[in-house]
Amino acid sequence: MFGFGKKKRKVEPEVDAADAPAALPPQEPAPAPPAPPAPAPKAKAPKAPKAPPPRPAPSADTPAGEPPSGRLAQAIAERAAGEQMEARRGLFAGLRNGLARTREVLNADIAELVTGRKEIDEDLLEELEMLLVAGDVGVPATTRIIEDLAYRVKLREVSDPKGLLEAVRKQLAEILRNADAPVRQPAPGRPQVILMVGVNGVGKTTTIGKLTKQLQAEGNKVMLAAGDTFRAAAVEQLQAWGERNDVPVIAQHAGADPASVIYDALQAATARGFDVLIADTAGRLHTKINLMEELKKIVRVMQKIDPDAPHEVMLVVDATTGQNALHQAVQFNEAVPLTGITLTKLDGTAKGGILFAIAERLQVPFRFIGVGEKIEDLRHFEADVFLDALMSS
Ligand SMILES: Nc1nc2c(ncn2[C@@H]2O[C@H](COP(=O)(O)OP(=O)(O)OP(=O)(O)O)[C@@H](O)[C@H]2O)c(=O)[nH]1
Ligand SMILES: [Mg+2]
Repeated sequence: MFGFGKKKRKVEPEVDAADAPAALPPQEPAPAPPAPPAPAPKAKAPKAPKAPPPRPAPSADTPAGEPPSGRLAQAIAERAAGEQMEARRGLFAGLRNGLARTREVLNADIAELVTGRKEIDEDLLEELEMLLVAGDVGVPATTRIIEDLAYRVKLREVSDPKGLLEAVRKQLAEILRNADAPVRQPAPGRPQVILMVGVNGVGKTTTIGKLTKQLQAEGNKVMLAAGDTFRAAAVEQLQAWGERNDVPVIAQHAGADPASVIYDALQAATARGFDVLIADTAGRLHTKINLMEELKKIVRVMQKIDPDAPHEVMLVVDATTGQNALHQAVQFNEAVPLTGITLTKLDGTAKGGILFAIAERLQVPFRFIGVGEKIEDLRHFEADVFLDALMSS
C-alpha cells in the first residue's frame, strides 16, 4: 500500500475511514467501467467526502443542510462520477503520452514482431530477447522472462504469438510485484522523513516541489530541508518551491554542513507538529566515496532525534540515462539502503524499460514516475496502470 504522509487521525477520526480509499485511488480507468462511482484522483480525493459538488438548484424534497436524496442525489452522484472518470481518463492519456517512446520500443516492436507469425519458435524468442535488451529491461530480467516463456511454450500454456504479448506483460508485472513494499510510517507524534538522494540534475528538487503539492493535497503539513548546501542556487531553488507551495524551508548558508541543516529541520518539524519533512541533498557523484559518506552521516545524525528516520530514502534517477540509472541505484543502495525510487524524465526517452532492470536487480519499489516538468507530471507509480499505459496499443 502506498502512503507517505500521516493522515489526520487524531484530529478527525471519522476522516480516516473516509480517507482510506481516497488515499489509494486507482489513478487511471480500470479496464472495465466500475459499477460504483470510482474514487476521485489523488489530488482531489480528500475533498470529495467533505465538499460535494455544488447543487444545481434548491429542491423541494431536499431541505437545507440535509444530504440530497432521490433523483437529485443520483444526478449529483452521476455528474461527480462522470467528472472523476474524465479526470482519470485525462491522467491516463497523460501517462500514455509520457510513455510513448518507451512503448514504441517495448510494445509496438513486440507487437510487430508477432504479427503474421503462426507459431512461436526459437527465432521469435531470440528476437524478443533482443528487443527487451534494446528496451533497457536488462539482461538478468530478460533472461528470466525468455526462459519462463520458453518453458510455457513447451508446456503449451502459451501457444500463439499473440498470447506471447500477454505472457510478457505478466512477467513484467511479476518483476514489479517482487519489488513492492509499503512506505514506512513514523511513530505517533513524529514527522515522516523523506530523504531525497540522487546524482546531479536527475530531478530531486523538482520532484520535491511536485511531491510537496501532492502531500499537501492529501492533508499533510509539509516542511522542507535544504540539505543541498553545495551551491547557493540549490538553496534558492528549494526556497522557490517552498514559496510556491507555501511551506517552510529550513536552510542555512551555502557551504553549511548538510547533516546539521537536516538535523535542525527535523527538530523544528518535530517540535512544530509537521506531518512530513522532505530533505533535499546535493547531487552526489556516485563515484566519489566521500559524498556517500556524507549521506551516511546525514542518516546517523537524524537518527539522534528519531531512530526510525529516515522513513523513506528515495533515490531519484533520470530515465534518459538508461543503464547508468541502474548503476547509480546499486551504488546508492550500498551507501544508504534505498526504500523507494522515483524515475524522472520518462517523457523524453525510450529507455523506460530501465525501470524493470532496477526492480529486478534491487527489489526496491518505485514510488513515483516523472513524465514532464509540470506539477501534475509526477505520478504515483502503480504497476498495473503503468503496464496498461505501456502495453496497450
Ligand atoms: N522532462 C522532464 N524534465 C524533468 C523531470 N523532472 C525534472 N526535470 C527537469 O530536470 C532538470 C533538473 O532538475 P532538478 O530538480 O534541478 O535536479 P536535481 O536532481 O535537484 O539537480 P541538482 O540539484 O543539481 O543535484 C530541471 O530542468 C527539471 O525541470 C521530468 O519528469 N521530465
Ligand atoms: Mg537539486
